[in-house]
Amino acid sequence: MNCDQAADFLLVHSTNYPYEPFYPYALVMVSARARRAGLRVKRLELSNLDPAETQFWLKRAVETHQPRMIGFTLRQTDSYIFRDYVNCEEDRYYPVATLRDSIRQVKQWTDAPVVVGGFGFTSAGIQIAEYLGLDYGVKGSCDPFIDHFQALVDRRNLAEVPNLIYREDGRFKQNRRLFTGPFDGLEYNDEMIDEIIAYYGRSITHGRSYLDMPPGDDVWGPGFDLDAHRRNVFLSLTPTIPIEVSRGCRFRCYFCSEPLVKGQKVFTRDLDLVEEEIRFLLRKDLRNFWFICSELNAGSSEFPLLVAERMMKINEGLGDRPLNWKAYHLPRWISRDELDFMYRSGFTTSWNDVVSYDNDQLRKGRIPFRAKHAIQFIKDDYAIREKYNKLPPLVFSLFLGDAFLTPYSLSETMREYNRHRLTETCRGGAAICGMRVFDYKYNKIPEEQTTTFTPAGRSKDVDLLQPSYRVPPEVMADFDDYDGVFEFYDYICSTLISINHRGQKDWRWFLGYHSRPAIILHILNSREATPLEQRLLEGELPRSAPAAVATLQKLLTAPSIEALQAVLYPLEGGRVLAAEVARLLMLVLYGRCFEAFRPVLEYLGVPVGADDVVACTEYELMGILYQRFDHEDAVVDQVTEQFGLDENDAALLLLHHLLFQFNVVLRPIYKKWLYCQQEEPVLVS
Ligand code: B12
Repeated sequence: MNCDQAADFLLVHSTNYPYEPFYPYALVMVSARARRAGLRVKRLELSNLDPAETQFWLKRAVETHQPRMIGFTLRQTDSYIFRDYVNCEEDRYYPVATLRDSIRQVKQWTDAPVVVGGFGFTSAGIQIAEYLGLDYGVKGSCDPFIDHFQALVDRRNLAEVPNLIYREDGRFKQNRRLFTGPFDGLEYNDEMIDEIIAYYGRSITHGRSYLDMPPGDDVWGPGFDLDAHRRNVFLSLTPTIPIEVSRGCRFRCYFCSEPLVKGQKVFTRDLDLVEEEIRFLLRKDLRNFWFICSELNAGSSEFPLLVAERMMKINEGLGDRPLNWKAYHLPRWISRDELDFMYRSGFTTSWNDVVSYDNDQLRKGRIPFRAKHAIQFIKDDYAIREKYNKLPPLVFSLFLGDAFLTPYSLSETMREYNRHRLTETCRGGAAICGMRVFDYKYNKIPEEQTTTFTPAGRSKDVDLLQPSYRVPPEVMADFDDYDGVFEFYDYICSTLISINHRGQKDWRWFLGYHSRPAIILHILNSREATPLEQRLLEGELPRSAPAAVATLQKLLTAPSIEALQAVLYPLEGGRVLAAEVARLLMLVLYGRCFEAFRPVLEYLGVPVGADDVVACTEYELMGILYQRFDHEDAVVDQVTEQFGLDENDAALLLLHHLLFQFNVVLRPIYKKWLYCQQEEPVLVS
């Protein structure tokens, strides 16, 4: 064995998340502590390798380094994305099962003790240790483990090591927990950075991978390939370099395991040290950082502002190549001016994920903010991101798997979201569809309401070690199955918490389905052009592609069945242009036919604003229609009967246009969950 290859401790990560394979910070943190203890450490990152490859590299590392101890980090027990486990058949993410395979392989080649640590491990230590057949497990901080490394190699004084899980008389025992603060030294060194750059590859590390991303608005819509998007997003975004700035969380949100894993005492890291670490990384041309903490603003804006001040000072010396930084934070305690200051220091908001805008639901979940805080934060963040308009709005995500979700609380969230016009403040909606259950008592839910997924598929026996989720039982009862639930949640995401549905309209399909060339020709020949049309043809209207405007111009100058057929039923290559011409043609038809439609809108009680545009949001329009209808077809039937309309009538085309443009879907069950006026006693066992 080549001595300089010898290692005391081989650290391995074999369970990275395939869609966003960040280099695991744990390998940096544990290595730094081991280095300080004088241990020779080697690391192995085995992401996105198939089992045969993993085996080859593991065997090679064990034979090359002959480690006295082998450690695995288990960052998470699953993806926390419920739909991943319900829908996609192939390559579901089962890190705990994958880790068992890696450990069984390693044990064939060495008798060195195997230890596992990490956030994922700590959230169910003893159970995972039994499942993996470990020698040692470490819950939380690795400091005591490193301090007692030699004794652990020699398998002695095991009961004295805090945070240790070990086997005695065939049973796993867990020692007392010791919560420690962030490392009081530098974690990154040349060797570590060379490994991280080698892991990502220089082009990605330094963010010049220029991978083509799906263009603008067609993300988050129906048929959108989330996996490809996730992989693309990850590969096209410069990876962030994690630096711990604080540890621990004083809050007790019922669904979160951070206080259990990191402790409730908040330790902040010496910012002189953080600055020194950053200056070292900047010399390596790394300038995108993720500041690791549970919540940066644990009760005030004091610490976030101290960090921002420090980053501002560093950026003053970086000219046009400033650093930027992210961190998890709560939507509270940071004023708009303070947030502005943070953005000027290189900060960008990392996440806009809220449980609810119903205070009762928030209170029951022990969530440390109320609707007014979260609403003000999203407005402030949007305003500041718009100010620094190089930052697109965030995606707004809603925790619809919350155990305290009720028809009233969801309706209240929708009402508040609509009242504050928040759909315009985000570039997409995302729903966290199920709650990851990791401890019944802590999560306040009965076992039978949990579904476990294993590599062999959905399991009838619940095993919280494996991805185990719960959808509120009343939601499951009302929507029959997961597909019904996801369809409803997708509707909320595309139409009620974002306006993404608008960008996904196929107006060529709409006109082809709800009209015919002859009907449109009759409208164009029998109704006057409108001022809107003029502005459209002069290219004044936003997002009107010149080629489409030119085609429309020719069509309006000499309308004919053939010209309209070319728009509604285009030949293969012409679909994109035809779709755009159809969108503009629909605007023309809307302008020319509006007066015929106005009485229908009055009859339905739909408000009209300037330019004869319907003056309400998707949520408000459906609220109006739900007063008389429980299905969109019933609206068409009643209006057709009331006004004696037939397919040739412009008013009928515009009614279909209204329902299509606002993506109106009326269902009694949707009404129950989106327009519930008062809290009903809901059995939450
Ligand atoms: C920042 C963060 C992110 C960032 C990471 C940015 C980056 N460049 O690293 C982003 C947003 C990208 C992210 C993504 C994800 N994240 Co995240 N993330 C976090 C957060 C807040 C910090 C992560 C971190 O680096 N912590 C520091 C690490 C290293 O801490 P640690 O594992 O506890 O390690 C300590 C000890 O356990 C010990 N130790 C660790 N390993 C080992 C090994 C041995 C042998 C020993 C002895 C000791 C030891 O030493 C360390 C220091 O004491 C954590 C919560 C938290 N407070 O830790 C959530 C968290 C880990 N993430 C989580 C999840 C689910 C994910 C995603 C799967 C979400 C998704 N579907 O996209 C992805 C997965 C990404 C991946 N590649 O794995 C969950 C995991 C929950 C669980 N129980 O499984 C957490 C806990 C959040 C939460 N509360 O739910 N994440």
